[in-house]
Amino acid sequence: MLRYTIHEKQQWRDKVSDIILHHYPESPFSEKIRLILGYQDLSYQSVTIPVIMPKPDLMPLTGGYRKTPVMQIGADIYCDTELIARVIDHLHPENSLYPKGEEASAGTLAQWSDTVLFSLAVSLAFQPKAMAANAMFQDQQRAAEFAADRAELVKGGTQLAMPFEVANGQFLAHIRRLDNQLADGRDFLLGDKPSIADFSTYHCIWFIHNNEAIRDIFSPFGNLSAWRMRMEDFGQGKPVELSGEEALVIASSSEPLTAEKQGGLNPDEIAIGEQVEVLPTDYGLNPVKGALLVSSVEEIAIARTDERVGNLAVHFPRMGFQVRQCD
Ligand SMILES: N[C@@H](CCC(=O)N[C@@H](CS)C(=O)NCC(=O)O)C(=O)O
Repeated sequence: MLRYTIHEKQQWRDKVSDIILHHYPESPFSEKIRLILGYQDLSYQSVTIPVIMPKPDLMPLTGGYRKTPVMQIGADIYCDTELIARVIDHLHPENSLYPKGEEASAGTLAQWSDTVLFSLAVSLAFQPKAMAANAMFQDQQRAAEFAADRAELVKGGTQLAMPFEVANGQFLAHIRRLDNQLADGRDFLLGDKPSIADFSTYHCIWFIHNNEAIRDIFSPFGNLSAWRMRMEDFGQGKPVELSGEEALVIASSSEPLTAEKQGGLNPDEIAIGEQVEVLPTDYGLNPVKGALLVSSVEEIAIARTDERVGNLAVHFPRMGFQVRQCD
């Protein structure tokens, strides 16, 4: 069983925020959240998780959701950066990334970037010359394990399958549009302040720029490069290392802080308390089962109990997820 008690960790925890980020350095979606934490100048507890399955210290928390990153606050677990970003914003509204009057344009650009643009970036990042320059693929066995894991991740899904030759031109078309949009001297995509659209765009650009064999695609686009460096300057916040086991101890010593909520609009027509499963609509289609706890236009949460860590609330964004009744 778990070795630490919450009291042993209390003194140390008092110094950092309650946010625990489960992530790994190479993950673009994690970079999106690290940069938001940097922009908000937040401290957080940082758990490095495996790049491929199995993820034995993460599964007890999520109940099967396997994508990266995941955010934990006590016994509340937040899946998918669409929701993670909104929760951080809700906790720190002074510097909101969701500008009033731009809800649809910021939200749509962010969501399109997190899905379509990311999918194009994946095709570019795994073209032969990019893989030859990537340290992770120098070890044959590791490369084969990674390929098998990602084949499993996308099985039955609807994204991340475009050949490089097709994706390259589409990626280029979008980065040229971005460069043109920034040409009027604005600092960020929607104006003088960064919005969620900047962070969702940034992690896709970061992914490609990280690989020196392919980063010359950005050479013609000076406005975009200046913006990328402006974004990079937000930094990564203040991470404090935590082990996966310690994160489980924190979850098992906490109770979820989420109350039952049925939003005014009820798109699923499923009553709170019913047994449901929640899963993404694009890839990584591992269902998470539990009792419906929150059903609102922006969020779905379920209550579940894990034998190692006890009661948990697992939260998902509405966008990109489906919920269905089960036994
Ligand atoms: N829609 C998800 C996408 C997350 C995603 O695809 N993350 C990648 C890493 S950047 C992933 O999960 N890869 C497989 C893994 O880490 O196991 C989000 O916004 O969080």
